[in-house]
Amino acid sequence: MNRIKVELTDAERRALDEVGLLVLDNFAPPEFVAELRARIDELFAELGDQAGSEFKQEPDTDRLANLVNFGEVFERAIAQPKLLAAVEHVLGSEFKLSSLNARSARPNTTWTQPLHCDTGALPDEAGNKVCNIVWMLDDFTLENGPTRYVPGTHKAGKLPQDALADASASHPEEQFLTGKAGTLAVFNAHMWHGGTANRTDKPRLALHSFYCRRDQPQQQYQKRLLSEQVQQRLSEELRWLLALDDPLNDTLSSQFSGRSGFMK
Ligand SMILES: O=C(O)CCC(=O)C(=O)O
Repeated sequence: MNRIKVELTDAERRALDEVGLLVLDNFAPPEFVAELRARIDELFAELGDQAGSEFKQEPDTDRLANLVNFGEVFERAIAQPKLLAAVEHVLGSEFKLSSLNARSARPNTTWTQPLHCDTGALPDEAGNKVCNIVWMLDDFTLENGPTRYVPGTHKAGKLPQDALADASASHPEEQFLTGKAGTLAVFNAHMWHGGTANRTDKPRLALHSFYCRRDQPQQQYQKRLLSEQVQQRLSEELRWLLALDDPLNDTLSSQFSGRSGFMK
């Protein structure tokens, strides 16, 4: 697939290889953050109890799923050339979108996600299978439920629930992802990570653009979830990214989509 290609710097590549995480400060300009937030707020209001029902419910958390179906602003978000370059560095050139979700940690809550690898996947002989991008749509602070992560664990070859006595407990090497709204964190989603408790009186909102290798099932089977109307207007690049014309994806995702790293 032809697309605009952007190079990562050596330092960016090293961050992804060694830590498993690349932080892009102020990547999304304030107008883009505002546009994403406005559409997400509208959807939470419109969808009510149905919000996120295409995927799974999580305690003390508001979620939206299947966002490519809900506005052109999300089509722009998933196809940013710099982000695709970072994803390609982690997964190789044969990747696709796995899902696009919003996640808001509710105020004054104690829920902490267990450390997990997304979709419970481990790398195999062909390399990494999953790569996630957390878009901070609010400032992430130490108090409002920043994502925690354990640097270097994308190379552990083990899932945290198998390696740790309690994957929900704090980990001696964990670090917290903080930054201003508009900052993005691209991470090798085999790195152990998870959301933390929001101890403030305001929600904390993130967008998760999640990608996987093309020989893996999508977390949300896009061809089944996107309306006809949306599918018809998509460019060739977006159709490739969403694997809409890909028989292998049809086989894999029609049977095996829906996996979470920690939710049943
Ligand atoms: O929103 C976050 O802080 C991270 C959430 C996460 O890792 C997940 O939902 O799988």
